[in-house]
Amino acid sequence: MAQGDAELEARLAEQDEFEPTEEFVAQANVSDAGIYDEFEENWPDCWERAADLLDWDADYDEVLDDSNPPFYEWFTGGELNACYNCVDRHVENGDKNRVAIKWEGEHGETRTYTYQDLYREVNEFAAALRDLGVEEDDVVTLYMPMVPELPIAMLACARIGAPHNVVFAGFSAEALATRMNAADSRFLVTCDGYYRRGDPLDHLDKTNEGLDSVDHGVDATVVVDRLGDDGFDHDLKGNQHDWDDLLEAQSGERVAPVERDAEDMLFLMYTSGTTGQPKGVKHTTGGYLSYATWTSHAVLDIETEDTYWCSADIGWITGHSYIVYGPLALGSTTVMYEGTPDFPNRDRMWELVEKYAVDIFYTAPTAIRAFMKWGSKYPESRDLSSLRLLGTVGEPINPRAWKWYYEHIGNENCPVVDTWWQTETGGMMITTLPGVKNMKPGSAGPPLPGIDAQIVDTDGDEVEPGRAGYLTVNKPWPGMLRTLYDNDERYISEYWAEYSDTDSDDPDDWVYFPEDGAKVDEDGYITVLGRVDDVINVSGHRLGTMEIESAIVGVEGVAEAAVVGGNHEVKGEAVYAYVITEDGYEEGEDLRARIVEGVEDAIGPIARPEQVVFTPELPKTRSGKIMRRLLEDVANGAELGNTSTLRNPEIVGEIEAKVRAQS
Ligand code: 6R9
Repeated sequence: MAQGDAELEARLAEQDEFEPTEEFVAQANVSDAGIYDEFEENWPDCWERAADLLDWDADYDEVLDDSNPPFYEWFTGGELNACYNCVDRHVENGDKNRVAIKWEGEHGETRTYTYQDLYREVNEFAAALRDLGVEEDDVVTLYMPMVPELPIAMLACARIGAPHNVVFAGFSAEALATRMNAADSRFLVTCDGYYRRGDPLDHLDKTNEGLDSVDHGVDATVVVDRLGDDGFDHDLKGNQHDWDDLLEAQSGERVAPVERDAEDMLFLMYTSGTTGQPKGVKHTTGGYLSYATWTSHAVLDIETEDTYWCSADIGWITGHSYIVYGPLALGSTTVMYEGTPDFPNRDRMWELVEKYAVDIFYTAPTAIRAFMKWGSKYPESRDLSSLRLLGTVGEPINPRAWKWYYEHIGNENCPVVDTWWQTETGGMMITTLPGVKNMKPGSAGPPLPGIDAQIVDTDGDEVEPGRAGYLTVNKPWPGMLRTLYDNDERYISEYWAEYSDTDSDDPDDWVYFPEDGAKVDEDGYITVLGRVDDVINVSGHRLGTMEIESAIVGVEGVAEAAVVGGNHEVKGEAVYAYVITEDGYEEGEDLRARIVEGVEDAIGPIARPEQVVFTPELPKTRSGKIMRRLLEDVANGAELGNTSTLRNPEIVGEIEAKVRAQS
């Protein structure tokens, strides 16, 4: 490292508060500090400001209907179409030749869709879906990697009022079937395959295996031909259709966007929870779209002229809100990249920032930690001067990684927004408004205007600044989930029961609990500490430990398993599996390999255990509960917590010795 760099690093290491540059503030979409008070005084009508970013077919009667908490309704009586807002209106406003999607394949192929191109393909695919029998309110599952057909299919669904249910392409066949079964989904759009680190992957084979486990009939499957000549040898079955053939048959077709009630479902998204069964989070047309658009405008500072890149996968909520809906509703150019950050080279991301002159870049701490590990020579070899704003999401970011990002990617010119939110919240909740607030590395920031968040103790009383407690949200917001699909009871028990008076119909008695721990400082800046339930966060992906445990217990030879998250330098957390073998089975490499395979089959490679530790017993309390916290301490090489309440305290030392020997 050069002398100048060392000085800079030392200065940054000491600094714990950063101001946005005057230049940034002068051009920011939101730069008036009065917005916080304005939203508070005007609540809930303040949210009209979000709704005003959209075009409505029918005006809403009421901003918020809170007569039946926690089943809140937003912009009631209003009608709109999400596809119209993301596509048609830009074409009508004279922006038909503006680029909507810039897609880059792993191998460097590119595709560019103007808003007119998007309009054409979305219409044709909407017509094709109709022809296949998709009706309003039918759930269409999209099991697709990062190809442009994914957002096109999402928008086509939105156009005809058919909620989409996107399943991350890296999930297994079994995970696909679980989600299609749970959502009663009879239609599927998928892909023949895609590239990963240079090799084609057979996605259709996995799809077909999943379809075999769908309990109800599947009416139609559409298959995108991504691999062309590299494709695998598959014959499409009777109810499977080729995407290109369908579009060709619908060439020139137009489908009028369906007027959807503001509260009509726009999509379902399954996410991990405490139990083994994933939760079908329901988002609506008016509230969700207003919120995704508003936060894209106020936090990401997206303007129509911008080239904006969020490096998430559309298979997660971040991609829904901040690759597809927010940026397209605002009429900007959204970049989609198919591949991984280190293929073919470790400067791939910066090559793309340079190539497309990206203005705004949004990624995850796990990626930043990897970039940091690879070294600053990669970003330094590229021209990143187009960047104006940086963002992160998905897990806590440590100050060192934040500062590296700020210095080496942002050149100390770009505000960094550390955005806390969840699948369930639909959009960002806690972060700085970059044109208004200073940034404090390691802290997401204050709640956004109109968001009422508090840190409380187990009794629900506010804790003092500096003390760790539980994050709660005390008022509803437009982007919130409305329920869990087909399971109002679980919606209440998962998110509200902890801190609400569930017998009350007074909205003031209802408190949303996101299941994160947090603390707040004197200025109201919130540091989110991580999940307090049995969910772990691996590379920004939410995984339920129960889901992984049940996959492991399903492996022949396994009697019992406990899964925890152990600290990991790049992934944030990694999966540690503690396994008891069944009598007559031997622990060892063969069983370990079958356990890893079992997890990959049940969930996908993202859930693959980093360590499998065989043990004769698990540490249990006298009432028989596995003490996961101790297993976490063991995984982290931390000092062990209290073992006195254990039935079998001696086992912990034994497990500890094994983990040390393995790592
Ligand atoms: C958008 C998304 C949600 C969980 C959430 C929390 C963690 C997300 C964070 C963060 C600290 C941040 N999380 N952003 N923790 N700082 N800026 O990630 O949704 O996949 O549902 O995960 O991720 O634990 O509860 P989702």
